[in-house]
Amino acid sequence: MKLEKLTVESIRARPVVVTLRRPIVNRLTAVEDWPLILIDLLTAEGVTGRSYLEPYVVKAMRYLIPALEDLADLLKGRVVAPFDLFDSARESLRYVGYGGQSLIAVSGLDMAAWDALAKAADVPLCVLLGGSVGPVPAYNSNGLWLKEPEALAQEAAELVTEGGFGALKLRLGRACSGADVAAIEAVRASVGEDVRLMTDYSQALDLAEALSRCHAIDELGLAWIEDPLVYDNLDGYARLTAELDTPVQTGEHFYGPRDLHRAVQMKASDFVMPDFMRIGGVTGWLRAAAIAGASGIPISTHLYPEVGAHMLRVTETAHWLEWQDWAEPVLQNPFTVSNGRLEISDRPGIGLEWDEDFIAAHLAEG
Ligand code: SMN
Ligand code: MG
Repeated sequence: MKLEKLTVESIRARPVVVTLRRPIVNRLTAVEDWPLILIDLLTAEGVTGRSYLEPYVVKAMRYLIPALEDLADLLKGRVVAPFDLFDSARESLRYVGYGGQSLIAVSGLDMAAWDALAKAADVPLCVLLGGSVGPVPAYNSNGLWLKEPEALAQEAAELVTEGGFGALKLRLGRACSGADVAAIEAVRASVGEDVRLMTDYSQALDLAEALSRCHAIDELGLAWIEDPLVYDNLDGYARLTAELDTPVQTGEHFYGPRDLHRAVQMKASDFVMPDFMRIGGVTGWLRAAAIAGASGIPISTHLYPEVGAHMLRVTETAHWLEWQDWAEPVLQNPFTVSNGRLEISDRPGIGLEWDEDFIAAHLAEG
């Protein structure tokens, strides 16, 4: 088999808004309308690479889409060699700054470029990267937002049965510690001791509060305590990690592999969980995963379960896949979960094909 040489032609980036079945309610935000930028990277040879971005805020699509189009203009005619495209795209924005919106746009382009390459090779992305297709252990992160204990108990039972899950994520950060403990106890009573419980404070606490509130839940056998502090307070994270028995988890706000490297050097957490739109797509993940692997730190995904499943198949210290079904409405062939594992199909690339009827009905203003 000869790998076809692809060249960048243009990009089509479309803004879509989906309504979440279980709206996000945490200490930072309340979101029912979930924005998705659907990216088609068109090549002169006719292969289309696909990816999406989910930038949390609907209006953020208005400035990310022009950025994606500018990057495609810059790269028009270039060979689809994702590492080269990644570096050129990122360098073109150096004076704007490597992080923030710049890296989100570069990440979207990068994931589409890898998808195109795997499609040209006619293999799933994980196979192109030297891995194999197989099931990926996942926890269900579709719900358990800041709700009352009775509602949580019922939802937890539903979330377990939605895909035979053995692990769920519960959001914390209620007005007082006792209310969080009551939420944990309600979920435990509903699903039993065998289901693992990840918890996420969504950056709700300052260090003093975090010290007392995390100690108060430290004996409850939680799988991890995620983001108790604002994401860039690495000194605070290091203090908590040193003090707590329960593993501390962070990383959804790492902008590029060097943020992960700095956090690892500072012993800021026991586990890391980069987000694909911030770590730098597939290229950024590969670089970050190498650092986590060399450091012996378990690495989980944040959002983007479709591409995340492929990446965990080629990650040395692969930990948990965060399962959210939020992109499902735009997909022709949603990924399936059974026995708490996400199944990667043997379709070429990442496996994203758009449901054009749904998209036509849900296009937002670009
Ligand atoms: C989260 C993800 C997406 C939107 C809001 C909150 C959360 C998580 O931090 O880790 O799933
Ligand atoms: Mg989180």
